[in-house]
Amino acid sequence: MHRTLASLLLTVFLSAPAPALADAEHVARPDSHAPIGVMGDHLHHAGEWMLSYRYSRMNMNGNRDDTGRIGEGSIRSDFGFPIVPFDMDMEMHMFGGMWAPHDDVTLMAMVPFVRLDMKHRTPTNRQFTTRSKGIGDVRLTGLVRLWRNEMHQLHLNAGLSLPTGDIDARDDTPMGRARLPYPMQIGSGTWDLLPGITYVGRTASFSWGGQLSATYRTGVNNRGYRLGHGWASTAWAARRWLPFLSTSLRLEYREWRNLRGDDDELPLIVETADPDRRAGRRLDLLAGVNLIGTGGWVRDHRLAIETGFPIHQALDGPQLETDWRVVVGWQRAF
Ligand SMILES: [Cu+2]
Repeated sequence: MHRTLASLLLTVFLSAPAPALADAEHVARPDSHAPIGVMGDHLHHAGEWMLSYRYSRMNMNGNRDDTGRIGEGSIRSDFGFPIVPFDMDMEMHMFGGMWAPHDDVTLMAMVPFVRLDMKHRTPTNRQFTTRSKGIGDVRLTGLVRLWRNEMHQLHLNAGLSLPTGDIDARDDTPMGRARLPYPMQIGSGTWDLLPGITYVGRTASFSWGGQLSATYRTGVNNRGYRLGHGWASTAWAARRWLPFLSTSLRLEYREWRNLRGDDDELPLIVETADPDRRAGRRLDLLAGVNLIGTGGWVRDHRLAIETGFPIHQALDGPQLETDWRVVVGWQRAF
């Protein structure tokens, strides 16, 4: 009897997660998640799962070549593109799920619904708008912890983007119903590798972190091109002001290449159809707020917003320039 009880207690003791650490970890802080614009910033405890929803919007207004603005007249006369896009809105609803099979491994899936619209002007000053929407490229990511101590944590992000998004979006234009140019397509059409590495650190009222990530396109899609590879680095710092509220500042630098190959159904009458005018680099400054419910029915619900704008932008233009973006998100772990 005593031996049975002893072995039972021993089994419980050995199989239970280290309670002190687990409890300390589970004092949910608003800033135990990165600013909402960062993906794959945190792991979960074994057996825990999380649902999330993000709404994001980005506005691009006016054109740029290298670092300077460029007018519509110059795009027509100097570059020979009669049709000029002057405004684009990108809207995304992204549903996410996370689940941890192990304390050091979290799996993540993200399903985006994308909506794009682009306004153009013709040489006779007529305006028209093209639209596309649909399910985007689904992403599957494994987060693998490399190292941690009381203050610092480091993990790998191993992501894969599936070619689920449409690359044959069409809409009505003054030239008839036509396939839309590259930035109006919903997906990449290729299997893309998304490797990355993430670091986060924290003290009682501060937290900070950084992430390096890349998008590596494999092969060529069935339209005969692949989008450019890209990489990004971001760093943030957050301050917890109240048990349920933190604010953050973040810098994000990204760089992306031109296309390889081209879609031969796209006539070169507009800059967005030129596979050699897609590359660029950008440094964004973003400010965010994270909230977490600490009691009642909102307990453990997270709500966050992050918004920002480029402070440096250089494009292989002419190309539409980014003006601002915003992400609002909800997260709940179970
Ligand atoms: Cu999560």
